[in-house]
Amino acid sequence: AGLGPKPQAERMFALMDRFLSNDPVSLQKDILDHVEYTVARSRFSFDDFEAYQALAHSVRDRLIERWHDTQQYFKRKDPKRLYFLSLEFLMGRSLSNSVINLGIRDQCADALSQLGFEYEVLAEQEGDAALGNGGLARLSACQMDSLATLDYPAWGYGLRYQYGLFRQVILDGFQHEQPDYWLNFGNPWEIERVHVSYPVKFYGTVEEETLNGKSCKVWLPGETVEAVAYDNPIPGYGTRNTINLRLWAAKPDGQYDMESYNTGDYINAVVNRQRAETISCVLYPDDRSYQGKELRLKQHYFFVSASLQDIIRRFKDGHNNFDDFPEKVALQLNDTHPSLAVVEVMRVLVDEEHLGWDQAWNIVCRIFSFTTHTVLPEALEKIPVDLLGSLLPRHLQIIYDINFNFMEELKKRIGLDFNRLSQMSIVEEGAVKSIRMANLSIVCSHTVNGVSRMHSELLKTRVFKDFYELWPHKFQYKTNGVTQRRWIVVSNPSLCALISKWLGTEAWIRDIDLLIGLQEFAADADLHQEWKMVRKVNKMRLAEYIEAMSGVKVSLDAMFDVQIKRIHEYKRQLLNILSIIHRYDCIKNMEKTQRRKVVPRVCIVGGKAAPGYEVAKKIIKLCHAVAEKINNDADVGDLLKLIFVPDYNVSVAELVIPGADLSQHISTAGHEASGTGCMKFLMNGCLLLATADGSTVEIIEEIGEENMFLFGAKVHEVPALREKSSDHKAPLQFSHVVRMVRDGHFGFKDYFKSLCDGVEGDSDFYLLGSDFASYLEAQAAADKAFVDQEKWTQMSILSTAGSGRFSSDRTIEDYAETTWGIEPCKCPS
Ligand code: 9GP
Repeated sequence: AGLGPKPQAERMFALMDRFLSNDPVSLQKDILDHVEYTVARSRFSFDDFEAYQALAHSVRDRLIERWHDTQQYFKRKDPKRLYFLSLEFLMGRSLSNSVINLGIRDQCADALSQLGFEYEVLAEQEGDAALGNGGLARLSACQMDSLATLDYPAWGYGLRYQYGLFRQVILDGFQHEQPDYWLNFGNPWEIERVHVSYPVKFYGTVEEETLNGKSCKVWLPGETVEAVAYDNPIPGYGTRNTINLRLWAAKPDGQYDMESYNTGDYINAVVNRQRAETISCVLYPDDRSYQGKELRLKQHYFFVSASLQDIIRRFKDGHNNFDDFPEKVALQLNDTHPSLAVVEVMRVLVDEEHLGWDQAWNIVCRIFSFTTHTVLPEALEKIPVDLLGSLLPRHLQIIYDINFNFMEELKKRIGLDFNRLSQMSIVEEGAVKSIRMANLSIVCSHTVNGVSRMHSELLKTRVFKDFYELWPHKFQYKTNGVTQRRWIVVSNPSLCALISKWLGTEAWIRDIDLLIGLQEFAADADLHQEWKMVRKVNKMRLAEYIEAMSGVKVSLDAMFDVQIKRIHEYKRQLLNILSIIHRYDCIKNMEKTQRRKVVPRVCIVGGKAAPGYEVAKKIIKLCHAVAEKINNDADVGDLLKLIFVPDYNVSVAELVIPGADLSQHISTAGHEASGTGCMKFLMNGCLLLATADGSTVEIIEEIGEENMFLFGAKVHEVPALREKSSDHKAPLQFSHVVRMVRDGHFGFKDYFKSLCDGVEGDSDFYLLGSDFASYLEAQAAADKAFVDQEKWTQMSILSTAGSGRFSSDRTIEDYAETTWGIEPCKCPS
């Protein structure tokens, strides 16, 4: 199939020697050219930021070459392609990742040093691309890296928000949100494609018309906005393949306001133009609940409609029969946010391509797969019918038709069980009649998966039980993974070098299973020596950052104990803080001689709270209030410090994770769908203190219980514990520390009252009280293990050695084979 080789393509491959060279001198020349012509500064006088810009453009040139080759090659080969639809991508910085994947880091460093610049200093000039909230968004970024590295013919699609995730600023211990205008200083990593744009329509009415003797529906939209493409090349590691992340920005439609201009209403016309741009203006900063907001729904449809127009255009350029569509296209719904795509494909096929309903439905059911990232019912999106009907009237009709057919099929299978029918219906009746986006996605997708084995079991037995009973074959599990390129090679270069030295190869960077080879040396004294040295250097780097950021000097002999992630009640940062209060209280009440036995700790907490999430914001304030007390208590000194790392993002994670001795993943069992932070820490040889929740259950299987610190109720015990009377749940130490907070030991007595109320008595939904005793035991076990540094180092080596299963390469291969049905398509080097 396809077009066959084109003469230009043949010639292009023949001219490979004209590609940019990667030796330091060529790089220097390119950098200076960009200083002069792109940044428009004199090549005799430019600062670090300008040097970063010039370097970024030089790297971008190389990315573009590979991008072109890859896209040409895909076009020639015409393989089945994966389109990964995600409303969020948390890419972080691009320079460091790109130079590693292109294999030109050392050459860049050499080139710069001869020009009087330091690579590391320039890399720090780049801000994070934070177009996402948390786990889901960072996972998308890791998966893009693996798709490129493994040569899969894939594209990502998303939104180019003008404002990414808010910047967290802490004033007097309280979180404040500031806009993240990440595009202020330009973005060299994207390519604006002014000629790639599509009209996206909203509102209006649906009319009935007759075409060729058949009646059909015609949508007469009321508003049109233009979607303009911005391409972000994603290079693979150790391959020429460079795939694309295409993000859409909203621009006013050319015709949009001609009338206003013509009637002289110039001001209104300009204001209207700005209104169009608001669609891609801001990322919603809440990964916890969805409120039926019109702008959010507009964002969903805007990105879905533009992406599908683009995908269908590409398909039609070489194919003229839509029955071939499922052979060429796999569409991945990353959570429910893009799920209007199923409806849009139906609309395009039926209304615009004039396929029959059944033929179109058959195509839809073969192209979509759906991943859900949550177990929290409040995070399952529902869209009020009134809102959907006004914004997308034709789509609402199609949803009703899909639901009607589904309900008819269901009645044949289960009879008139109205309770089940109404639970499975895509349309939820009730005070606010709504569309259940998860139900819509399940009905229309060929596979549905959770993101860890435990999560997928919970989907089958609880969240989507009825659907599992109906279609067991649809349900899969795909345990998440993270990319070792970003999380070891980029963020922990000294560990990377050490691993390569002991394994005798760098091949593990593409083939992570090789890491298991470290097991053989886990007791080797020489490796211990070198491993400890690497860890110490990373701790020094982190300690310097802490001092610069907070003014607190921390001891490198202390255990660096880290909990960094979004602030959520279920993630139980409060449990951590209460145990820190307990530790503080114990130290204060000890004799001086006893204190010598205390293992010094530096507790590091970081994470953002959704702006409207009051409890999470109070947890941040409590952390600061406790830190204020402890860090200023000279009597406690280096035995205990508490640090809150503000504005936690990908770059902060790259600094903190390699420096951590212990990391905490302590959600109430059954609440964390997977967790990916734990995988990053594991790869970096950090020991885990964890509950058996999400992916930690599988980590236990890989590295053994004896190499981590486990505690807490198991998932099957949670319901009974919630029933249990409060008097039997919490130990005395727990009541004591909560009392300290209540009594104003850390100030803000009234402000913290509701936090205390929420974890005492019958309101302790997340079981802080009943898990407290075993949590303290696990903490004590960690202290004990830390005293024996050789043992600790061995556990650390075994953690890294056992982390292979948690690479996103493994996850992506699994999706490719068992969900998407795609094959690698490697562009010749
Ligand atoms: O909370 C989940 C987290 O457990 C998971 O690892 C991640 C990636 O699958 O997704 C998170 N969910 C979200 O970020 C939004 O629901």
